[in-house]
Amino acid sequence: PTRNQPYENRSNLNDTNPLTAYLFRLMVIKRSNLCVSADVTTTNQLLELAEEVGDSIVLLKTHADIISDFAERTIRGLRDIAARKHFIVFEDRKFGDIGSTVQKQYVGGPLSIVRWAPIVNAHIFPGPAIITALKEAAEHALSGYNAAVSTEISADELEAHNYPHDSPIASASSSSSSDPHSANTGYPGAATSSSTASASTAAPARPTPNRVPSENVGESVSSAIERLGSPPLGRALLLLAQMSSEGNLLTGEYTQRCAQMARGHREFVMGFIAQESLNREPADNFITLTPGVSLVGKGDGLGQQYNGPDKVIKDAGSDVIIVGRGILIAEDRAEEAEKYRAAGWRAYEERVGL
Ligand code: S5P
Repeated sequence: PTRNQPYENRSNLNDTNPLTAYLFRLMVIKRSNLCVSADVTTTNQLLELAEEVGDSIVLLKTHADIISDFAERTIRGLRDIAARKHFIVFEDRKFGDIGSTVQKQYVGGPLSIVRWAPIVNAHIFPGPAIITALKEAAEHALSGYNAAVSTEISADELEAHNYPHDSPIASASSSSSSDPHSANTGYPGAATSSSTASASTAAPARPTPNRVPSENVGESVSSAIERLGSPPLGRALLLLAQMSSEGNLLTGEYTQRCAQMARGHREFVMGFIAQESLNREPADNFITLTPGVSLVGKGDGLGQQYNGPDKVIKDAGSDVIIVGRGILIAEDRAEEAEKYRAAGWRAYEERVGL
């Protein structure tokens, strides 16, 4: 039903998760349906990659548990680059356990994922309690912030009141009003280059050229993003409904059960990791993210199977392409990301007839 509607329309449909609505709008402004999979193993590599591809993406997908030196610096660096280059962080944690355990994995441990990742994902093989448990944990973690935001306490005060050590959640939510650089997105017309602002992120200083999707005309991207504002404070979940790997068991009935579970939790479940759109019912407006995307490869010898952006976006009706090695191993990753962004966006425009 929503398959052939422009993202802009879908952002305004009733019952759309606020983060999904924001993401759809961001996609339209950046003309991007690209998520880069940041499968790198150190904080420096992660922040460097985020700097390089940030202008071309709407989502950065992380595997925090493969970052050997994951720490506050990682969280802060990601938060700063995401706020400056306007993308949302998605931790690919693939929760898959009983409710009580996933709550602890989401909130605690050395990664404290709920603090810094607006989006996470989960398998549904443990049953639907995994959804309610994660939702409850997110609400609990954010409850102090919601109260604070309604009275417009500054980011600093918020940090002092809630997370004495550091507060990525609070700062990410209010950074665009407090950060003088935030309007300068690194797009043409922005006075501050990304290299200036990156000094505070402790990222390796590799300034990236200001890039902008070449088709952008009219209102500048930066002012459109400024009007869009910061992402909403909430947290959202993606369910793994299908996988890209050869011989995986997420098929048929399992996939349909996953869609049913999502329909029961539209306020928290924003969509799916899947190989095709699963929106079937009139009220379905789930966002679909598809991994296993490459412009050249067919597989990796370890079970991964690749399709091109056209097949995924145009034929299968997915909304976002997730690209890892296709971009990571490129000589010029910024340039390669732009290539994927353009291909993904063209496939989307063709699908909806723009
Ligand atoms: O079905 C899936 C689901 C995911 S989230 N297949 C996947 O490949 N992924 C993830 O996408 C995987 O964990 C990896 O981080 C990324 C694909 O990386 P690439 O290098 O093969 O593009």
